[in-house]
Amino acid sequence: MEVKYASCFFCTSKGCALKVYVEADKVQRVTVDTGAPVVPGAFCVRPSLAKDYQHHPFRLSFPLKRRGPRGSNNWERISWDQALDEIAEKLADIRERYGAEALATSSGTGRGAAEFAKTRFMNLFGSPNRFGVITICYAPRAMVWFLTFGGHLVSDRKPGKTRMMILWGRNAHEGGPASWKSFLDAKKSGLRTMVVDPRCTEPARQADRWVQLRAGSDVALALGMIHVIIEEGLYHKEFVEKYASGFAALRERARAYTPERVARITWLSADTVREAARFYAANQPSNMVIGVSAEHGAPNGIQAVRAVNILRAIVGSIDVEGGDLITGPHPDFLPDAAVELNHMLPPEQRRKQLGSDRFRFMTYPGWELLEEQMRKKWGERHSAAVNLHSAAHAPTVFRAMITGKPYPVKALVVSCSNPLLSYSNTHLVYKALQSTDLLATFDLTWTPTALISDYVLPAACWMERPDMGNFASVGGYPLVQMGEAAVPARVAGEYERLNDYEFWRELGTRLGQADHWPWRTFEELWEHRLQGVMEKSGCKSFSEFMREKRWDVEPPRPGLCKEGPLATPSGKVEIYSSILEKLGYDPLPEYQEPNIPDDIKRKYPLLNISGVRVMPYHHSEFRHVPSFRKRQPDPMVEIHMDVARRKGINDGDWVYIETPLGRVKQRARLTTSFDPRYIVTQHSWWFPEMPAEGPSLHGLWESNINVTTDDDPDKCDPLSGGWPLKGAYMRCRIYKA
Ligand SMILES: Nc1nc2c(c(=O)[nH]1)N[C@H]1C(S)=C(S)[C@@H](COP(=O)(O)OP(=O)(O)OC[C@H]3O[C@@H](n4cnc5c(=O)[nH]c(N)nc54)[C@H](O)[C@@H]3O)O[C@H]1N2
Ligand SMILES: Nc1nc2c(c(=O)[nH]1)N[C@H]1C(S)=C(S)[C@@H](COP(=O)(O)OP(=O)(O)OC[C@H]3O[C@@H](n4cnc5c(=O)[nH]c(N)nc54)[C@H](O)[C@@H]3O)O[C@H]1N2
Ligand SMILES: [Mo]
Repeated sequence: MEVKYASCFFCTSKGCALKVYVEADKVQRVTVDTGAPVVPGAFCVRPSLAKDYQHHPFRLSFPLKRRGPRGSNNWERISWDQALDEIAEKLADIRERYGAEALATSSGTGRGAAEFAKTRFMNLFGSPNRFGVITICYAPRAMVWFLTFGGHLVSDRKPGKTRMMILWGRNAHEGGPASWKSFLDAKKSGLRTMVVDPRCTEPARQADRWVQLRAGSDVALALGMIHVIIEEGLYHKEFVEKYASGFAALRERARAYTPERVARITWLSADTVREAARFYAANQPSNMVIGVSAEHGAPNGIQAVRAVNILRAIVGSIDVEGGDLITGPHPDFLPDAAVELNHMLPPEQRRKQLGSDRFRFMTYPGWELLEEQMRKKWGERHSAAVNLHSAAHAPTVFRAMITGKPYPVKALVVSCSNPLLSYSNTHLVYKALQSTDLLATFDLTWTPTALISDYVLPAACWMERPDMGNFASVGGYPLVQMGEAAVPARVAGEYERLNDYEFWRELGTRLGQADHWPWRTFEELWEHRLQGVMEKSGCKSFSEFMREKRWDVEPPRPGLCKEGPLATPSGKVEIYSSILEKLGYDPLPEYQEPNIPDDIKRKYPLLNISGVRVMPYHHSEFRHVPSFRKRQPDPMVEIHMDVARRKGINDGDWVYIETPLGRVKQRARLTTSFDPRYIVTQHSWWFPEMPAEGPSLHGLWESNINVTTDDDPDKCDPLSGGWPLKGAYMRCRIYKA
């Protein structure tokens, strides 16, 4: 048996090192490459299930063209050449008639390892309308770090130095194998632990302190803690004086956030706010992991992430040994930003990006300011990747598809994402997708989105391509860790898949972009980007690098603030964000209470924490593989015992969850682990065993919570456009099905 070294892309972490045992082009077994810098945490079960996934008949194998009406599940097998020629021809025609901006793409969490290639294609095509879930996933946190610190933050665990670990809205036990290991290690070595979460999760249960805040109130809690820390003189005076800008303005802003006021907003007691602040300030430096939920609390998402990061800064947790360090890009590697060809998209096309007039933070206006400050510091090898830090606003794009306003969007290419499950307001998304003249989906498996497409195109998965994890690719952590193709992507008569790089290159080549795609294969492209790293390590080719090295790490170090300047406009840690000010937003965090009409409150008395992570699924994926499914066969809604009793709901009953947008059902799991005003639902559920033909589309409408969640731009985060998935807008009611 041959051993190949691949990087796992089964989840958004992307790039855990695995060993794939191969015989006759078939995956036999997958284990962890234990010596590598980035490996899966012990409780991640996905590698052991990889073989079942790879050989499952639900995988797409050949290009298909729709025969009957959309959703009729009637397909004709065609060649790749025919598929790409026809799609290219239609795109050229649409560009001719409506302008390049009439083409949009939908992205997920970048699991094809080639978001840069999609961006390159779109820049050359001339469309600014790449949109994706990045608006609500991780990118807001990264952007806030850039604004505030000029780089990503990573934890520096140091025995004898680090004093505490905090999980802020992060359920590492289900969603983050690496953070969970880090949390358990922290406990074992006697560090203090704190969890900020409305639910008593496994980490909350095990922590020294659980702060059970109201969902969507993180910004108020953080400002309340800042208030106490400043009033009681617990902040790091040298740090805020020498290395930060805007502390005086922060002091002024925080004055209004007394523990008593914050208690009313957060459903905590004033004493809890005070004690959390003192406990946090007394145990520095610390390591903090912030989850996605704070971002999901529109309208308070971005400002919540800002407030929590400012809190970390003023206690002296940042840029010190044992705390959280600021990182820059890898010095020898070409990050995404350097291969996206962003200068090729004309300014007048940038200005057309849908949603960029209203939500300026994560669209071109925000990205341009960010890229200016990054370029000043690092030149071409900077971290402001367009694919991660600027996207069109998905809800605005969907509305343009339906109404033709402000201009028509006629074509959508979906890759690495499953829009009918991931975005909110599924009925509207469905209508939008049905309104296009061309819908092509490039995926690993069948999905409900694929079922209503005109073309369904088979993608190579991580076992079938060379790739690299997130780290240095988007200029985050300066770590390069490569994976190689373990099995071929094309086996005559069995399957013919393209990897994501090849796909965009092939499509681009057919649209007059041939000169801009000099690297014929993914491997050649990686060789180009790795040139500096390979030279340093004396390797002449990708295969030699895979044999001899596989990774290269430039560990981040403390003391960047002192060295200065940071990659922010002022060169300091920006408590007061000059970039937000330029974009016309409040440069300091502030809490906003959403205005919910009384009749809505009466009719929909419960609050839905919509979509918490569960192992082994990744959002909508893996429901079709029995070894994954048996670990979690049904969608579950957690309901407080008191509420269930009142409504006659028993453990295991199917229950409807309803909002003005629709209803779906999930199975009740009764609990007392959160406030009775909530329910907690799972997202992105569908049932591959149900009929493929519409309207079922594999049970799309049965349990998919996003049938009930709203994406109304008026309810979105005013900075990022992130739509609410947690917090005060999430009103619903439930009843036994
Ligand atoms: N209500 C609610 N909704 C949510 C959330 C929530 O908390 N609550 N969370 C949101 C968040 S944070 C996220 S990140 C999104 C996730 O949104 P998505 O990223 O759309 O979710 P996935 O289900 O992971 O879909 C990824 C798709 O890409 C395909 N894929 C995987 N690898 C590859 C590859 O290498 N190449 C290609 N071409 N395709 C590939 C998979 O088969 C799958 O169909 O969901 C969001 N939606
Ligand atoms: N198994 C699995 N792992 C995953 C994924 C997956 O689909 N499955 N998806 C990956 C992706 S793309 C992402 S974005 C990450 C997300 O990873 P996490 O951020 O850990 O995501 P969640 O589990 O949705 O939310 C974490 C916790 O936030 C709490 N919470 C809810 N509302 C609030 C709030 O307003 N404030 C605070 N402070 N807490 C709140 C929830 O109760 C939950 O326990 O997970 C990644 N890992
Ligand atoms: Mo995410």
